[in-house]
Amino acid sequence: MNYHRLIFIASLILLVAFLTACGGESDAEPTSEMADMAMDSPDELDTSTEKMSEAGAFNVTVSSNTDPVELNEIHSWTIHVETPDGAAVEGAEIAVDGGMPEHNHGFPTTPEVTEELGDGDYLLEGVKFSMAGWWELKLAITAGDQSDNITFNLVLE
Ligand SMILES: [Cu+2]
Repeated sequence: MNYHRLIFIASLILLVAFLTACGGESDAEPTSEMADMAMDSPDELDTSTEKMSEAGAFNVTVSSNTDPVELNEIHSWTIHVETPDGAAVEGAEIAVDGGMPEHNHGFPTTPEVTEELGDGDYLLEGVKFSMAGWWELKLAITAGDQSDNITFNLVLE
């Protein structure tokens, strides 16, 4: 019994399974079964980049500092946070999460807010999209005694 060979073959099988699970959807039409499993199909997603956070605490705008966004390039975004009546929110803590909901994977990097730019602007660095398709950018924002969450949908070609 050659254990090294067994491990090598097992690794290959896992790799092929992973690539099939993750990459298979991008170039194939989704089957009806897959469409039923997804909560939203990308066709009906709200892809606006300015919207109110879930509990209405903040009006948030996100914009890539690279236009167009290139796949597999690490780049930065600017997050703008206002109160609902349009006052810039200073001193916010913003935690970042997200990924591809249809593929059950997160960002390939760890995007982080690294700098407060003033006037309610925050620099989000280390963003990388490794695949075309539907990504979620999830922000958990705390400022003063207010905490709220918001999810942006991004569909990359
Ligand atoms: Cu993916």
